[in-house]
Amino acid sequence: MAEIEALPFPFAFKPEAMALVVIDMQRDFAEPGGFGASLGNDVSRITAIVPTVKRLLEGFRAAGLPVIHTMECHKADFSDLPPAKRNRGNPSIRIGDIGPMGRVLIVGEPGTAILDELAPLPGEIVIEKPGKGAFYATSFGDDLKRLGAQQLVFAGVTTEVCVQTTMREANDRGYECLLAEDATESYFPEFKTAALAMIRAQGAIVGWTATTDQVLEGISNA
Ligand code: TIU
Repeated sequence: MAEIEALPFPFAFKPEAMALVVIDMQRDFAEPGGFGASLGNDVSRITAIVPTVKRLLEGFRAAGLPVIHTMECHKADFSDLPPAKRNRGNPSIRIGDIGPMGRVLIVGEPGTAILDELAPLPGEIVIEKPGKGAFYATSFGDDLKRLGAQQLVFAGVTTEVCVQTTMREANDRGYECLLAEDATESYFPEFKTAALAMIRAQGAIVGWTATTDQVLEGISNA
């Protein structure tokens, strides 16, 4: 069995069971004028991880391992957007409002798109998700079964919201999950630190953490 050096202990894996899940690397979370900024956040923290996420993506692609991208977004008619979500947090522009990059977090709008540098390649699965977790109201679970993926490496944003929610959902469904700690980011550094600690505490209660270099080294040695 191949291994990735990880915390709280090495992550043993079978290459044929592995997939990379890149969560919500969208303009709306990374660029001024988007949803993240509308909530009062400094989005420059998100932009800083783009080269690292790209390296991880390219490593999985080079190894011939599957990559899945997710996008947090809603239908233009709000049929999948609960008012409780739209109204939450008193943002300067709400989901669905027209902002500098089009309608915020609405399918097909410029700001909803995945960042150019990390754009999905033809054939890679893209999950449009209305929730913070990727399993709710999507084909994600069926797609993973079809791929035969049982061990998931996670990257993307934000660590304690959509990434951690999806990891917990996956962990409950029997997947083994590893978070690439330098390929994920939060608007709140202390939340990122706490999320990483929570995930790997109690003997990997939610999963493992490792650096992108450790993940790539494990994959290339397999
Ligand atoms: N606000 C925040 O931290 N995150 C989100 O709203 N969505 C994701 O994490 N993708």
